[in-house]
Amino acid sequence: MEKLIITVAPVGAEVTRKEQPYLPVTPEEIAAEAAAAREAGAAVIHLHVRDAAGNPTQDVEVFARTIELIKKETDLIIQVSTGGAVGMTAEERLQPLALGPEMASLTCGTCNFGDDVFYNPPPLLETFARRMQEAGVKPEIEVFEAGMIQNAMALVQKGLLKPPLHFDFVLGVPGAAPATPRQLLYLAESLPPDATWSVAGVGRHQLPMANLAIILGGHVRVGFEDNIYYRRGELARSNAQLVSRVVRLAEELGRPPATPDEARSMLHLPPRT
Ligand code: KMH
Ligand code: ZN
Repeated sequence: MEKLIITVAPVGAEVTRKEQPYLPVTPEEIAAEAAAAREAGAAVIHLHVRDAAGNPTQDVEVFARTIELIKKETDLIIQVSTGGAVGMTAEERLQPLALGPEMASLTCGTCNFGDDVFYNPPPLLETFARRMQEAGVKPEIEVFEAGMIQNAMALVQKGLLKPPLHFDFVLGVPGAAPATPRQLLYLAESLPPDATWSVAGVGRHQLPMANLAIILGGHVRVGFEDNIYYRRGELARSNAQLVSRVVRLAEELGRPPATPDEARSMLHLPPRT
C-alpha cells in the first residue's frame, strides 16, 4: 500500500483555550505547533487562524503572517480552510485564497453542525470551486454527509473540479454522518477509482477512524480541530502527540508516513518551487 499522508488540523474554529489549554492561537504558536507536527510525521496542515481575542477569523493578514511563519519553519503542504466558522459569509470565508495556497478545503454541501447549520448551497459551491480553479488551488473536498460526494461530482460535470479529486470524510460531527466502519466503507467505496481520501474522526472517533483508514488504504487527519483528547479523560498535550501515535500505528501496519514532497506527488500537486 501507499505511504500514509497525515494531515494535522491543529486549530479549527470551535475549540477554545478553556477546553484545550494547549490550543495554538497566535501565528507564532500555530507555526510552532505546525513544525512539531511536521517533525512527528505530518505532511499537510489544514489551517484555521484566530484573531487577537482567540476567535475564529478568515482575515487575510492573519493567514498571511501564519503561512509565512509555517513556510519559514516547514515544508508542509498548506491547506487553508474556506469553511471558517458557521455564520461567516462566503466572501469572508474565501479570503485566504488570495494568498495562493497549495490547497484549500471545499465542503460540498449543507449539514447540521451541532446546534447550527453549516451552510453550503449549490451556488456557493460553484463560486468556491470556480475561485479555487482561478487561483490554481487544489481543493480538498470535505464530506460531512454522503450526498456531498454527489455534489462534488456535479461540480466535475460542470468543469469546476478537475479529477483526480481528493476527499476528506469528516465523521462524527453531531448532526451529520456518524463515525462508523460501515459509513466509512460506504463513503470510500462511493468515490471514483482515481480519487484519494482521508478521514477525520471527531472526538473519541479520531483514533478508530485513523486505524481503519490505514488498513483500508486511505489517509488520516488528526488534531485539535476534531479532537482534543489523547485518551478518555486525558487531554492531548500537543497536536504532534496525536500525529506521533498515528505514525507508530501506521509503521506497524506497513504504511510509513509520506513526506510533504511525497504527498505532493500522491495528491497530484506540482512540486514545491
Ligand atoms: N468549522 C466548520 C464549520 C473547513 O475547514 O473547511 C467548518 C470546517 C470545514 O472546519
Ligand atoms: Zn476546518
